[in-house]
Amino acid sequence: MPEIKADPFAFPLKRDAIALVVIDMQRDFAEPGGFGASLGNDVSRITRIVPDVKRLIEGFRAAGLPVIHTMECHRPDLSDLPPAKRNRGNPALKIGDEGPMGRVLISGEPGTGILPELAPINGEVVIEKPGKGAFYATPLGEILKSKGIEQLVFAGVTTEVCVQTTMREANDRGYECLLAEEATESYFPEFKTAAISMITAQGAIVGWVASVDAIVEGIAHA
Ligand code: C5J
Repeated sequence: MPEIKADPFAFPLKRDAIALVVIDMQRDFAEPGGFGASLGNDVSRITRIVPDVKRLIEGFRAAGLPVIHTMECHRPDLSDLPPAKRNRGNPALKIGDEGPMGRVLISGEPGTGILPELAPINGEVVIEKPGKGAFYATPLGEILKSKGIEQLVFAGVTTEVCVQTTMREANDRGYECLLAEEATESYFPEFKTAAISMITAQGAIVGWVASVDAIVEGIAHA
């Protein structure tokens, strides 16, 4: 079986059953004036990974493998937004409020969209998710099953929130999970480091981590 060089040990690649999941590379988390910035975060940390995320997406497209994108967002009537989520964060700009890029984290609003450099192309699945995990209240599980997917590569933001939550959901559902190290980021560098340690500890208890180069080479040559 082909392998991808990874930590804590080589990732056993199933070339015909692997997909890329790009988590929440949305303007609201990456641009000044968006939700992430309104919470006091340095969003330049997020924009810095865009070239690496792009390289990974292009590697999957070139290999003819599925690319799935997620967006954290809610319905315009807020019916899928629990008050406990709406009331946390910055009281000056809550989810659903009108901000500089439209209503914050609402489906269809400009700020909710995926960064143009990483935009999905025709045929790629886009999952709108109301939670941190991409399996909760979405059709992701059924879609993966219908495509025969058994392994997932993860990129996107933020490492310790939506990426790690989705990896844990996937791990519990039986998927082998591989995190692309330079294609994920946190607003807090120490949280990214800690999340990677938590994921890979105890013999890949949640999953593996590998470089973008190792992943792209692995899928190209398998
Ligand atoms: C957050 C996310 N951090 N995509 N969302 O609220 O990680």
